[in-house]
Amino acid sequence: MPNESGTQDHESAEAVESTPSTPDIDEQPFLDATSDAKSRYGRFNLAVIGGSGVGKSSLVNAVFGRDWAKTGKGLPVTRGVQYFNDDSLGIWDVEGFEIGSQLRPREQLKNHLAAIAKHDADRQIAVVWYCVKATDDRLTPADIEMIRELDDEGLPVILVVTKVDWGPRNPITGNRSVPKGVEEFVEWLQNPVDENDVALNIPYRCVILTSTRDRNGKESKHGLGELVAETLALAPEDEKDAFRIAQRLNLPWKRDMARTVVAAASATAAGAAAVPVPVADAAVLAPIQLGMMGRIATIYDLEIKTMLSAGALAQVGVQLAGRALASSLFKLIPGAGSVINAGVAAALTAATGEGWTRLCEQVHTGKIELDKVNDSVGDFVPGFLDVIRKMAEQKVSRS
Ligand SMILES: Nc1nc2c(ncn2[C@@H]2O[C@H](COP(=O)(O)OP(=O)(O)OP(=O)(O)O)[C@@H](O)[C@H]2O)c(=O)[nH]1
Ligand SMILES: [Mg+2]
Repeated sequence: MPNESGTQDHESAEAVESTPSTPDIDEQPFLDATSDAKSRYGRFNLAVIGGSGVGKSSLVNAVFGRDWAKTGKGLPVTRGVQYFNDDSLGIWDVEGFEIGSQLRPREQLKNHLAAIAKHDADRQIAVVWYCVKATDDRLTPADIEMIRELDDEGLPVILVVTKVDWGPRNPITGNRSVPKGVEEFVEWLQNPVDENDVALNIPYRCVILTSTRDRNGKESKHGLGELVAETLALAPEDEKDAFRIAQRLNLPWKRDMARTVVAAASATAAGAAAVPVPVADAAVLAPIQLGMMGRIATIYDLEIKTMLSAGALAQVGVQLAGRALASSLFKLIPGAGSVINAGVAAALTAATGEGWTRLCEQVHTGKIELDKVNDSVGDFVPGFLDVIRKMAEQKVSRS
């Protein structure tokens, strides 16, 4: 193959021919980064407490997109308490109190909490959603006792009013009204008093009105954004990221986390190329980028192994390393140079990270199905060549 100077370039010709079949990219950094990210971000544990049928499972499903309750395969802890979990989320599903039991509700709950406390540290409750139906008109003495017990145990309680039947939107304010009865209940909750009008101190941190469906059973979600915002605010610092990962309603939180990962990886890549790397050795950047991609996948609660086939992974690797293009690079792009310097390494890593974040988001939101990811990678993760070309163009236009 003649190059620009008209001489033969055996080495490059060889590289071009051999690369597609020998992508010597190790997927291990990818897998390591995923498990590292999982253990770093940890798990967020939520207790959802409320009577049978108040809508606990529907709420969990709407916020976290996990349909565990329907499959019913939780770990039965004690009667009325089940634990469901995956990597980022643990749910303690606590079914109010057992009517007709010898024990007072507060004692029952104390026993439940004692049983939970015996579990490992990564299962301990961070926040409680105490759920009551919108059609109730007061909290019962049992509810009040239980909320006090939770507070005594140092657990932050969000009082969640479920199944709120929202009225039509007000054309001026844009707000939806709640039925009169619910309004009175909420007023009482803001300022609870007993039957003698004496103020009651009930230690929930806030009241949130929610619904997951309308009265006809059609999906209709309300109040959930507020619920996740309050839950995040009450989560301990070291479980906030796990909660951001576990929830499925707030995408900007995930995007911000991904951006942090991309920035860190770009800086690492720049460091790796501080002494410029020959293009043919661009594989040194691959572990950095694969690691970054593994972490981002974790943020979107995705499993890299289920996202990409081995073949597609290898292809991404080739793309990242730029091996396939290395030899032809300088011929195609005047001024690109034969080395990757810190700027190119950082730009390449940032572009890869941004593309991969967008792809993960599409999969996370169901816009791209898992079995189509292999075909879509190329559209999202920019080719090595594209990035170099863009940089070369910028260089040319600046000079
Ligand atoms: N109208 C209305 N119905 C709801 C809402 N949320 C849940 N439901 C319905 O209420 C019923 C109970 O909901 P679940 O989410 O299973 O309640 P749960 O508290 O988990 O019930 P148990 O696990 O049996 O204690 C289901 O038929 C839901 O479809 C809502 O916001 N509005
Ligand atoms: Mg349930």
